[in-house]
Amino acid sequence: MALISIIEDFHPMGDVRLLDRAAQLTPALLHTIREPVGGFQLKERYSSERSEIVLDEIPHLSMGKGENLCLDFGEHLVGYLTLEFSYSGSHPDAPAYLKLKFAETLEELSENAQDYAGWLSCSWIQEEYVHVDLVPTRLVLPRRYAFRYLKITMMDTSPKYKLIIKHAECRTETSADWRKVPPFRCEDPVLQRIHEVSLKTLANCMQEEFEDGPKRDRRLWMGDLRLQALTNSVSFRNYDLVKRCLYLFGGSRFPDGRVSANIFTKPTVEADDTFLFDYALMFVVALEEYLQETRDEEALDDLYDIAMQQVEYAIRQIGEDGKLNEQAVRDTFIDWSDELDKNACAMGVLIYALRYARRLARRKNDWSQSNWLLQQNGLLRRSALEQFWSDREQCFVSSGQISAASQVWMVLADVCTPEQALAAMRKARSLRSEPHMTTPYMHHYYVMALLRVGMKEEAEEHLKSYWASMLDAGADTFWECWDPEHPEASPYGGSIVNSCCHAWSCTPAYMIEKFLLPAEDESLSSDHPAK
Ligand code: RAM
Repeated sequence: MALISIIEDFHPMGDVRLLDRAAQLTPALLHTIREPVGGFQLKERYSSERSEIVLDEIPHLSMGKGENLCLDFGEHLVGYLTLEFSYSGSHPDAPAYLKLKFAETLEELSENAQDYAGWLSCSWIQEEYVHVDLVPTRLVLPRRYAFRYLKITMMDTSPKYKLIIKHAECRTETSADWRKVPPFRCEDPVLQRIHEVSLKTLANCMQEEFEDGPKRDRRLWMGDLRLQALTNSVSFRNYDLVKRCLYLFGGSRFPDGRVSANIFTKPTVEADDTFLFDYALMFVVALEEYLQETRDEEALDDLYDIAMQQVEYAIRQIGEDGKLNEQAVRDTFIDWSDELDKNACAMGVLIYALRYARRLARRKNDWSQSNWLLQQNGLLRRSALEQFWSDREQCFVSSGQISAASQVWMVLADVCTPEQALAAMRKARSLRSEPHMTTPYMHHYYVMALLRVGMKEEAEEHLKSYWASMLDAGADTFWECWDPEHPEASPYGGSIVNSCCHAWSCTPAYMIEKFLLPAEDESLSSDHPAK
């Protein structure tokens, strides 16, 4: 499923006041300097076979045509690279011509970009060809990269000299302030590690906005923001950044008031011409959750009407038969899956969002709206049960298809009895056939649905096995897509453009702290200031 929307003559509506407020909330960026912790050479340019190099030797290694040197910075970084060059041999009589390839993972490092033929631009692949006219010199690359590994390939020098990489460093950038993170200690080493990597993932996506991924798309997406805000609430607690992002979504919208799926912030703030039915509804959810944390009256006053507009638009997409129209279902994301029938999911997200919309209405003392929402909630829940519940299957069936995603969203929407919800999640757990869940975004909601029906052990087991399988596969930040049975899978037609530090995969820290930590263990919870 290629997610490309092009609307000719698209002119988003801009609200200068909201955008000014968003601008005032732009965070300061924090920096550190990081140097490589190891190095190696790939035996062939695109092979994964490698020979290690002792770090101290790197400043003495002279590189001739065709040779490569890979630097390992030891952890996933987001920032700007500086390289210092010198040479051996005669005075350089020709520019040094280099290829620099930045990679988040080892797999990415040894992939050949020429093999990529997917539908996303190959310009996301982080590689550059650079001419260095004068050696010795210091080269500061202007572009920000997301990487752990850097491969430097000597495309050419000249027979008279060889190039030496004397020094390399990365000036990292983030708006996440680690000093704000409450200490977290858990007896289970796997959960502890998952928690750490979740926060690292979030931190590296926290820039002037909550980005979806610092490698790609490097921008604010609504579905991602909602999940980032949850993890932020148990860690960096940068509520101003959440507020800024909500104001950005509110400040630039579709001409008819709908919240866009994502926002460009540079050179000026502009809503993308992509609308996702479920993402627009997540604006309502994220606003209510932000207010739960902050009780920010200003944000409630400024964004309430916009939130209600999203719900009202969504409800208008329900026909007289009580079903969502085809366009709304086509506009629904849920997960990267072409096979998934999204009818039940889309309806589920709408009913789920109504719950949050009602809380907003109550906050605002808007009782007539609250009553109307309650009434809509009742109508839609009944309609969803009629449309999707199957007594025979004891689960939800969406256009003849039984998927985990349909069970999850119907359960999260609270459309059925606790017994039915339990049966639905048991069914979800037993499913082996397509459509599989493909992203941590979907897996997050799966774990939340297990928790909602009281399957806490199963929720923990799933969280551990899914996210730890990424760790086992070499993750030091969590990935955008991951199906352990199909590690190569990419929704874009090539894993080289996959993002391996992706916002929507950062929620285990939130789920662990909020729902999985054994409450009875006093020693653990008492030294936790967040409790
Ligand atoms: C991807 C983005 C983002 C997601 C959308 C639907 O391209 O990386 O994370 O929200 O798709």
